[in-house]
Amino acid sequence: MRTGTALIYDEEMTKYKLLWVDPACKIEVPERLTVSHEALVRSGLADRCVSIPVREATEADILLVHSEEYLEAVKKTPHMTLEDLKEFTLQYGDVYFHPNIYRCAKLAAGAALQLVDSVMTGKVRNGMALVRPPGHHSMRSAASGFCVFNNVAIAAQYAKQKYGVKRVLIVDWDIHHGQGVQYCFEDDPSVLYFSWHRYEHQKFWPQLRESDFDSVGKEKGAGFNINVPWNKVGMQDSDYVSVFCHLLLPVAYEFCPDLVLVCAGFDSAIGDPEGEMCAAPDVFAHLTHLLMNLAGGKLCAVLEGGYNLTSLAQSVCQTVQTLLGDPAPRPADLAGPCKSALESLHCVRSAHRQYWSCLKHAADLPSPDISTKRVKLAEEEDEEVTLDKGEEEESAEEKVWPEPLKRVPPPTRTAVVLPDGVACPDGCKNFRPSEDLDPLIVNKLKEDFLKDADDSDALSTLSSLVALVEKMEKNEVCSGLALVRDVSVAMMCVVQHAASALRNRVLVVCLGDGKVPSHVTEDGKTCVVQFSDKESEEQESKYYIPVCLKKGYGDVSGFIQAVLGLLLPLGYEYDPGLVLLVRMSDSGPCESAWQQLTGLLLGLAQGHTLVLLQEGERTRVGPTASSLLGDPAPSLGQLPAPTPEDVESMERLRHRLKADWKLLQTTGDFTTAAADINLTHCLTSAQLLKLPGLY
Ligand code: X5A
Ligand code: ZN
Repeated sequence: MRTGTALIYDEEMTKYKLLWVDPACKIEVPERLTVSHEALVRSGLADRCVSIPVREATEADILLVHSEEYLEAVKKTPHMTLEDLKEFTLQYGDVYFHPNIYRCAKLAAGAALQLVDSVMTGKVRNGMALVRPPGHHSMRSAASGFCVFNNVAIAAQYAKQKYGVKRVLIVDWDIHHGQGVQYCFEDDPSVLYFSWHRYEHQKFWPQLRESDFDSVGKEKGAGFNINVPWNKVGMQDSDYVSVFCHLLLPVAYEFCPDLVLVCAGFDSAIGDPEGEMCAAPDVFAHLTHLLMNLAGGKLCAVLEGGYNLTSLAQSVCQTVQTLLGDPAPRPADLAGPCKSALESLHCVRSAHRQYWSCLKHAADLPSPDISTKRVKLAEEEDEEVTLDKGEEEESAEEKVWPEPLKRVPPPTRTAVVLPDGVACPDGCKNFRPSEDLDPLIVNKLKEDFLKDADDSDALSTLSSLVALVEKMEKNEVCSGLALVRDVSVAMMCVVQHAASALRNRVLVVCLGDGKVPSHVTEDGKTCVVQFSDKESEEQESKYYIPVCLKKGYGDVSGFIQAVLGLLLPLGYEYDPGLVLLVRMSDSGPCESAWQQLTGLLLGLAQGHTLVLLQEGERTRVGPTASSLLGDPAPSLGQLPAPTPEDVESMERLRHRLKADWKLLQTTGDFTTAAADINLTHCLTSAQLLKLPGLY
């Protein structure tokens, strides 16, 4: 089993800087690297990583992406005078050269390659490279935006060439568009490039028409370039999580990469002078976590931008701590995406629906050529209204935000409650309640849940479960797993105890069509999501959500789509303190889909997940424990289209719930009258009949 997290850093990469006055470049300073590294050392995270030395990328490596002419030109820069360097710099946009930058650029690209080598050979599971100069703007024959060589693009080509990797996913969460990466792989279907970026209808650097949502890739690569333009500043955690759940993850799972590379720029975090976004540094724990079950966990993060030194260092720590496997913090209050983000999401999903079966059902745009222009007009109308109200644009005043809470993993990662004769899986702790339960609770358990008051085995199991849940609430245990005689009774017991005695909300995820505790959901302290192949007979409510998959779990595509597009956003918005994952006997998906579900749910409730399995399902104990311990789930393979019935019932559910759960929204309302008329025309009459109240 591959384990461990690589950290690649070398002080040499701090040894170049801007030597003249250039307001556009003054934020790219050596301290970016030193503060990030020092924060990792101070927090003890660096010590927990496997330190891997950098190397210089060879000329052959660099030529995987760049032209010989360009390489030859950059090669001359160490010998140039200051005047020559300034002159050389002028031919490119927003970048500077220094006598030592060529050396550093070789180390930065080489660091990315060392990281790919460490991950691909199994020396580590994942890792991060802290590098300068960044890479994602640099093009085949041009430097740009502080970037000299395209570190991540080189790494992707290298992985394909050296390791025969068939599909690479590049996630670019930097706040600028990595146009260099886009150009490099535009016609290449083996590299899926995803980028979100501040765009403001092409007003923001690099101000390219081709950064908009309708640049989807070319020729064979059509569909493999995904641009999410942010047309407003101030995007928050909700906007980022929403785009992951409703766009990136469904497509990524369908694509099924063998390797994930992250253009890990942190100028998308709060406080950054370039991005001007409002996402907390903690959000990177979630973005990282959500990618860690792809490609069997093979994830390489390479630093790009990030110019607020405080926010940068915090964000780097969140990312590395998550790569190390510590549970993610509770997500901030995710109240759903803002209007502008929703419009962007809608546009991208619509532009890609012809390429990805997971997006086939995405709503069309009001008019096919909507576009940026149309949206922009609507937006300007909005702005006039706000200006009339006399609201001033926010001043460039420094943002302040709370320091992320220290993430302290509980002393016990996974505790198990197993019947005699079932071995405790490696790495788990056999759970024995340390003290006797309050006799009042014991009596209540007997009364409510035991038919035979003398059934001491059953009583001891239920008591253990209650004690375990209390330990999880106290953060002494992270996750739990129990093999019980009757999952329904155990579920009721935990839910009732949690609702009456614990402070926390409980998200119950139930696989199978057994009876669920829907009556306890009314006050919102419990939220139940039930996957089943039968239509539910329970009263539907905000807190009882039946997901009906007609083909049962035979259709992995439908199941995983429901997990990504319904369960996760709902879970993130609900923000439980405990996830109770219940698998009824003889139901549930194949092992890899089950492990994906378990792994993804660990992003909620600080990893506090308790899994209940029916006693007969002993063979599931090992794989389930492994997921709870943080091992990456196996890939699901390239996914076929989900069945139309499943898609339709999921969409109906989404439309019922989206008023209550804002994170389930996927469509913008383009409010102008003209747009409304066009919008209805874009739906077939069949779609309108099946989706009552959709628009
Ligand atoms: C890597 C990166 C930003 C360039 C901004 C130029 N570059 N205005 O974040
Ligand atoms: Zn950037």
